[in-house]
Amino acid sequence: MRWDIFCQIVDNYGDAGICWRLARSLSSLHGQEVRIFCDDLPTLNLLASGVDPEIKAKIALLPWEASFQNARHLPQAPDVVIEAFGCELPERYLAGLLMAPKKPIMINLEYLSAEPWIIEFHGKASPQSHGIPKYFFFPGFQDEVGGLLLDPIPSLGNMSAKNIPSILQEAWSSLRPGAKRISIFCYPGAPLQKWLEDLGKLNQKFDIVLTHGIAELLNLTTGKPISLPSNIQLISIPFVSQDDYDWVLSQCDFNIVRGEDSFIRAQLAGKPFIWHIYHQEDRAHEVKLAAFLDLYLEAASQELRLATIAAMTWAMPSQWISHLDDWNAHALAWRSQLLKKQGDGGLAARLLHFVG
Ligand code: TRH
Repeated sequence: MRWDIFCQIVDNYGDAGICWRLARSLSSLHGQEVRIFCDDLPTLNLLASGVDPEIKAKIALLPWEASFQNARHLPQAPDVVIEAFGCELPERYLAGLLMAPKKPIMINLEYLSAEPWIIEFHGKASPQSHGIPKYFFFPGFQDEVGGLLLDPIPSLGNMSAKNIPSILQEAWSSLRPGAKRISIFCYPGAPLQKWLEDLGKLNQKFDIVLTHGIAELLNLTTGKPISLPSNIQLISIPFVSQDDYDWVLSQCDFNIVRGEDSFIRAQLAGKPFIWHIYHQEDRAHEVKLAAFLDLYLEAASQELRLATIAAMTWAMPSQWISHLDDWNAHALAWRSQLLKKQGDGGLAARLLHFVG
């Protein structure tokens, strides 16, 4: 089938990150023909740049405007149109769809949530005045919803410690043997300085990998950088491709992640993590985080549950770090459980089944 994915980048990288991961899954795992129309092509290209060129060559990454002429004529007419995160289709593309010889199915790909209410809304029709059938599709953890994007599944091959991406060679050469490695990719507003100072009081070495933009949050690029004890080493890395960032997550002992794509990748890496969830005005993020923790900690001991909730709500590391070994075992078990529950192929496979 031919799939058109529409991606409008509201802010950050998550919209492009999800659309790219979905496109590569549909193309490389399921042999589908995929085009992404995006209003910020450079960002999308940057994320996609690390992938095997053979995979990338099969997916068309196109500017938003390229869709205007495209829907009307065979063979370009799509079978499935995805509006990622409810973005509105360009009018000229929609007009083309209405004139096309076959009508596609439209999917409103929603935000990921662990909240139980999505079970009821997943797959529901969203009737449109233009008459093209459209449905809501909710990614999530439960069996009854749209699943998770798994591709590429971290395996020993592509995530081996020896496969250091060239862009990370220099940073990786400064890592210290025996130091615990923590990567940080969070939003402004996290109490990072206090958090690192608290880590500095512990009798342990920590190498902290700061992803693109985090050094600025810590004022490291101004004349007044924070000073930390020598057991803490800060290492800044540039913005890397999505594949390379997946690798970073797999090579750290602990990750601070955000949004929804890095959040899932941290879980698939099988490592403990803090989810710095995207803040919403109405505090809906607190409900979302609690719903996830309910699922994530269902099988955890009371001690681990309290430690993890403390960490996820930014309690200082000295308050929970003694539970790291237990958390590590839990993270591995959770990863296995996720892969088992998504054994049907996860989001891409469920989407194919839904439209097929
Ligand atoms: O960038 P984000 O904060 O995206 C967010 C979320 O999607 C949020 O739900 C949404 O409402 C908002 O955008 C608009 O975090 P996320 O989802 O983790 O996406 C980051 C993507 O960037 C992910 O695919 C990983 C990728 N990435 C790289 O490719 N290279 C890098 O160096 C880093 C740090 C990230």
